[in-house]
Amino acid sequence: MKLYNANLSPNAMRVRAVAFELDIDLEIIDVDLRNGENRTPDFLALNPNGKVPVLVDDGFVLWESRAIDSYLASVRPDRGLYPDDVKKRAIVDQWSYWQAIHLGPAIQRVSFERVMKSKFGMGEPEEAAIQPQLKDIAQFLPVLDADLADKDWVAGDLSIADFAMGSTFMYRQGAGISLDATPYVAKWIERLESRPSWQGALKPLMAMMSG
Ligand SMILES: N[C@@H](CCC(=O)N[C@@H](CS)C(=O)NCC(=O)O)C(=O)O
Repeated sequence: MKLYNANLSPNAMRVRAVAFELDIDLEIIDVDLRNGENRTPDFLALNPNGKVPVLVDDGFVLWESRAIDSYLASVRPDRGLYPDDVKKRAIVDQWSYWQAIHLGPAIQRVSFERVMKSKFGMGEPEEAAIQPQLKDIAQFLPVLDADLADKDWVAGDLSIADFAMGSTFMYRQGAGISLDATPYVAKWIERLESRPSWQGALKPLMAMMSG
């Protein structure tokens, strides 16, 4: 399988980490977003949205990171990252959609303003854009914290929902997003980040950020 990837992308990170977790070998094709490699006719033929990640499995093309993770986990059902039981699966979907629609966009915007802009010389962070997102984060983080109070993983057992959620937190330190008031979230993200799959997927990004 081929993955069109960008190391800085949290959306691509969640796919690389799930592939590592499932021992699925991906041929990584890095797409330079800053040089517009995601806007070439060839790339747009794969994903008309011009976004990474994109998975190509023997001619089958799939975009949207959470859909890719569902596909990968379904290819390896024995690992249980996307359970067969309909109720368990629905809870995995619940948290994955919640991350995609509520918590993820808020943290991503703050990360963009406070981390990406300075990293790539894109100007000063816009406080006016950050403030409403911080309000959303303050509303949603306690919801996740309450969920994690009595379990190790967001849907009970380790699942693709943990990887969907975890990549949202990748830039939390630089973005100044504190987890002090949500200790169960803090413990859960440490648990996830200490997995070899997470560390393996993060390696190319760490090399870029330190360079
Ligand atoms: N909902 C999509 C979002 C993909 C996305 O926004 N990718 C970003 C990188 S994090 C991208 O390719 N941006 C390039 C652009 O929009 O020009 C997913 O989960 O895969």
